[in-house]
Amino acid sequence: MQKMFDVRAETMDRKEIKELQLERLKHIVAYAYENVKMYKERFDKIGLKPEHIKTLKDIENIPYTTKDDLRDNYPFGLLAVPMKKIVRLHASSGTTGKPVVSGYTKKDLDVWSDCVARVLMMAGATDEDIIQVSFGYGLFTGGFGLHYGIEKLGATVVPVSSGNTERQIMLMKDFGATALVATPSYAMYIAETARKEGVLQDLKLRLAITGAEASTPEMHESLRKILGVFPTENYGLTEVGGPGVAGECSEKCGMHINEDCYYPEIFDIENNRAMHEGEYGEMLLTALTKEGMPILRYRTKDITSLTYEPCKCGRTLARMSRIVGRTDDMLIIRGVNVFPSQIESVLMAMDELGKTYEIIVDRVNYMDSIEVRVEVVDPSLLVDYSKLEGLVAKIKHRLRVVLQLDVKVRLVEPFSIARAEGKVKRVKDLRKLQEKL
Ligand code: DLL
Repeated sequence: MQKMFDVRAETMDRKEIKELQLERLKHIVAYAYENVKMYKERFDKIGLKPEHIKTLKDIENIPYTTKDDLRDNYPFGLLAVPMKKIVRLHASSGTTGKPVVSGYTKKDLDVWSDCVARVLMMAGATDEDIIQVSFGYGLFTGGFGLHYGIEKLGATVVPVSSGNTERQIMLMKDFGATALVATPSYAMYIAETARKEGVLQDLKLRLAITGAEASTPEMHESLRKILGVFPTENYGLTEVGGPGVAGECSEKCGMHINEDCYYPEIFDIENNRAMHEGEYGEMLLTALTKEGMPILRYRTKDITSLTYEPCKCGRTLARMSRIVGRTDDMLIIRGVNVFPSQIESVLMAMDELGKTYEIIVDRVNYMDSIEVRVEVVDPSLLVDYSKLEGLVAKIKHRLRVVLQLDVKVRLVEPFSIARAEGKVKRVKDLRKLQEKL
């Protein structure tokens, strides 16, 4: 059995987990109904009373909560306690409109840091690690969320925040960091820069704990090859509190959900149908313990599936699969559904290609087009016409097999595509710009 931060919570049998979830669900539903106007109005409108929740399945009678609900109640309309009891605020800006806000009581912060400490231990961290946090510190939940989880674990936290990559590497080397916390794309940027500077061998890293954005197993494998570390993924979102919802263990077979605090459902929203174990759909999350801002059946837009099979690591917590995409990330190109992660899987598996790419979608003469720009490892290839053509043809072929679609491919110089220091934005959908004009 692997080391765990909270053996009891992480190894309950299914019956015990369900009993605890039901008890907490009943409580949080009544609490939200009594303390948050929006929930009371929603429940009253359909004649639902908290006491109607008698089984876990009854959760399906509760209306979803959406990002628009959070925006409509901006900034503090969904808080269930007076401001005096809120000791921290976080927010996520998203791409449009008002930010989404989350408020925490002291108890919420305590539960949150416990959940993050669990996720860190799942990733293989111990109280002996020196962990560099390269997530931004600020309203984003990543920096502070991981920070307090690391302290809870008893490891040493280096709160370097994001940006200034050369300095990050110097500190990592000088402080002997054994674990790096970052988005996968920023971890890759740090890794490539360390390689360019020739200092990889001076680093003592043994873990890369990544999260906050989508990444593929191929991206993890590339990270492992360059950094020589074991990458694991963790998941969370501002609306339900931040990181600490779920994390991978060293078995790397899905992310363990801290189910005593977060109740997951996978739903086919269009047909209002709960999906079976193993089926993919949108994940809804109910925060079972949050008192600052309770949230019921939040529509994450993240597409994943669940399994309840106990893991080899000894944990019994449900596991969510890697997020294949977001419902609002899915591109529809000439009627074909495309997830950026499908493209990433193809590119990352090719040794000739660098690890940075972008996807440009456009509409010319009413016809959608998609172009992938990707860096090559060896720039001399760009002036060798026959090699270049051969590689482009190979990439196009692989993309067509996966996407059933013709994709334009443009190979570019190493380090010519801008790097992100936080969450990367790989897709430029020019069609959206045209619609706005
Ligand atoms: O990204 C919280 C977080 C911070 C998670 C640090 C993990 C580590 P938001 O900024 O609100 O919160 O963004 C949440 O990011 O709905 C997913 O679409 C995406 N996301 C987060 N973690 C993962 C992951 C934080 N491991 C949104 N894989 C979520 C894929 C992820 N997508």
